[in-house]
Amino acid sequence: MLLHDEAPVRLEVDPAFRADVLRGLAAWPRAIPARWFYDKRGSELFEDITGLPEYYPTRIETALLKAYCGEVGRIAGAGRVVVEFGSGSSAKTPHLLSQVAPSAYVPIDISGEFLRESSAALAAQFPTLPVHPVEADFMHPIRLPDAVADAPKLGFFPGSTIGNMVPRSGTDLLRAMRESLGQGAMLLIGMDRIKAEDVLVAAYDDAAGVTAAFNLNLLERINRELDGDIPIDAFRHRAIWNEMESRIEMHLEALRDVAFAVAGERFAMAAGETIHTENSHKYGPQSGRMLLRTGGWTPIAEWTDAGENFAIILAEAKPRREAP
Ligand code: AVJ
Repeated sequence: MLLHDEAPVRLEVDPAFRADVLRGLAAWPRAIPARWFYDKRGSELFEDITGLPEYYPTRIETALLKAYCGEVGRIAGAGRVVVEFGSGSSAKTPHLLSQVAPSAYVPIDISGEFLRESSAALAAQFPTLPVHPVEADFMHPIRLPDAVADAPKLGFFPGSTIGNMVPRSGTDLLRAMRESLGQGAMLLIGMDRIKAEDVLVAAYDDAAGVTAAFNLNLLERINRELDGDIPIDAFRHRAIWNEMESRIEMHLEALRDVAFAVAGERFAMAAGETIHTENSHKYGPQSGRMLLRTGGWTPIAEWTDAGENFAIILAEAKPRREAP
């Protein structure tokens, strides 16, 4: 038994988390960025969400990747470095890696622990493929490892994670990716499609309450890491379709008038007020491709399921100069 393993676990306070929460609770409307869902418990709950009957995106995207990555490989050509943004558990990655004959794999994630685990699993599954994990926030341009500097890149951004961003930020991110991936790059991106409201709402408000637990875990994380005393039972999960913005919004709604403290600061909310915790934008075929073009990428192929519930789009870095 190793004694140093017995030392009490002291959670480091992430100053960016503290700043986002304090600013977000004081703002109007109240809002906390969705990236803070993903502590250990939140990441586990998200994995559970991906297996829910109502949560169609993971299932459909996985089927699309299985069916069409061979074609992606034929268009993109062998020998590219696959660079995955926000690799998480890398669950979908084998479908791509096994079909595009990559020269290396670079998973990028902010969670170092997750990154090491999933990199090791992939390295075991693809023993001859060089894996170069990068612990970084992909919202900023990233310097890729020197070992992969010269080969052409294939960016991989599945899961419709782009939907978490308002279109303006999504555009900025696509441009940053283009910068990080360099000349001649391609990008394979997943986008959730606009569809019937009841299907969308059910995907974000499942019968088993897993998404509710995922949303409410943010309050538990705040209490735990930022010395908060938020009464969790005074809040409920809400998922609503915002037609004008073409997005699902998740909120935490106060069920009664409530007062609490976080990191020594006091807040009060009236019954019915909400904290906006996530946007999940949905795109149609035109708006999705428009987003890519605005971000400096030219769509060259797109695949969807028969019901057009979800799309994977292959795009290439737009040449710097074009005819008008
Ligand atoms: C990981 C951002 C793609 O928006 O569908 C799932 C997160 N939130 N259920 C999504 C999420 C609630 C998910 N993304």
